[in-house]
Amino acid sequence: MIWNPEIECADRQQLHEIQSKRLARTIQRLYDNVPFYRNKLNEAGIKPGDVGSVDQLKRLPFTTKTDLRDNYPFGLFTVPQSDVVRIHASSGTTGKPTVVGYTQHDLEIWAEVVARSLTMAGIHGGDTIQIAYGYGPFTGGLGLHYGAEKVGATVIPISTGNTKKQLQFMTDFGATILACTPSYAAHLGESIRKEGISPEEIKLRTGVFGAEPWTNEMRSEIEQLLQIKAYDIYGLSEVIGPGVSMECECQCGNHIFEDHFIPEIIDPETLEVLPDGELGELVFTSVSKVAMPLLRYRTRDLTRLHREKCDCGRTLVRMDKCLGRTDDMLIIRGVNVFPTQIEAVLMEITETSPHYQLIIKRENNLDSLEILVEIDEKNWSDSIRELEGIRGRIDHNIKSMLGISAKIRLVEPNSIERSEGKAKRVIDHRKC
Ligand code: DLL
Repeated sequence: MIWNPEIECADRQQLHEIQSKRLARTIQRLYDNVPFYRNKLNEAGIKPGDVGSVDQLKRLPFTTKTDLRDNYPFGLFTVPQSDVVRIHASSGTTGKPTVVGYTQHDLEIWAEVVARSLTMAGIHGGDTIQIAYGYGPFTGGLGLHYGAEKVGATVIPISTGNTKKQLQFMTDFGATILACTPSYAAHLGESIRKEGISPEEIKLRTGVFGAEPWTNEMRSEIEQLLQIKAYDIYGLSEVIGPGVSMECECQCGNHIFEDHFIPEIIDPETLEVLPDGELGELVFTSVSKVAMPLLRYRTRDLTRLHREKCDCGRTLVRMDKCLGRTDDMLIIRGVNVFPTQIEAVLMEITETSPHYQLIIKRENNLDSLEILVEIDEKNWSDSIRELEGIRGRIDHNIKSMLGISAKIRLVEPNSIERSEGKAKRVIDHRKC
């Protein structure tokens, strides 16, 4: 089923017209109401009315996370605060949080794109969805919540954490859908086994996982652990929250809801727009939000776009699973490494659990990468020979993938700290 077939299957020309009209309106709104954008547009020599088509998107200035911080908290709002009915914020690791605001209209759009997302994964009225994303300033919990209600599902708004209660609700209330980060899904899957809960007690069918990078190899692990089909949901608070894009049943990339969020891929160094199919930084222009639309927002997420029509019938552009964020890229002895590349290698080794950590140090002016790999319960052994065999295989596979060696340390089952939200997989002592 398709939630909004007129838009999701619209022909490209029709989408182009909708985008162009909305873009022009957004530029006018920003010019009239936000001094930051008025200045930026003036500097670029652009007056509202100059940009009548999305083809001219590349003339517009970029927006960065720093711009949001510089205008903290409400400097980018286009409406008086009395029209803002919700505020979310992402904590960020350093400095001020990033604040986003929503009008009633914005919340309706958000519920609509999440409803489209859930429908893409075959979720419908009659399903019971356990939302184990955090409720609060983070957009995961409330974002999924209103979309799930819109499709008519029964919502269990349990939020994150308290794994015992998660399992109790899951079994007693018969949850058919689980929504949380993939790392927490893996933890829940292991906990079900550990508690000896029988598969008949679990009714789960589908997972809606996102908010952090995860590989297809991790998907297989989770699908096996939970005996479900796992779908990728992508989003960021600056653009709206979860529901910017979602995988359909074909699972060949996430469809972006382009009638609201126009994507581009740029080279993060030269800032040039790259053709479809090339890897680069994802940039979004939000064209229907009222409280805080953004022009060409640089997400720092690395991916590719594909525009061929999908077998599901949707014409919406697709983005590949994110490789990671530009700022997650590790440079180790001159080699660029993304944690997801390491994850893909580790998840191919059947004896490991889906938990790992990367520790980077600089000693004697030389970078070192240590990979902590957790062995799963049934393969943890007292035999040094067996463990050494596993370690040797990981060592070999990592070396052939990265081209540099890493120190592989096998650790006991359950010894790597579990995350309930976004996993922290990298500890880079060079930055301390
Ligand atoms: O993580 C919104 C969200 C909630 C998405 C629940 C999906 C599910 P932020 O906290 O603002 O918002 O973080 C946004 O998280 O720029 C990506 O780097 C990363 N991210 C989000 N979804 C995915 C995904 C939410 N499916 C940042 N795959 C984004 C990879 C993701 N990375």
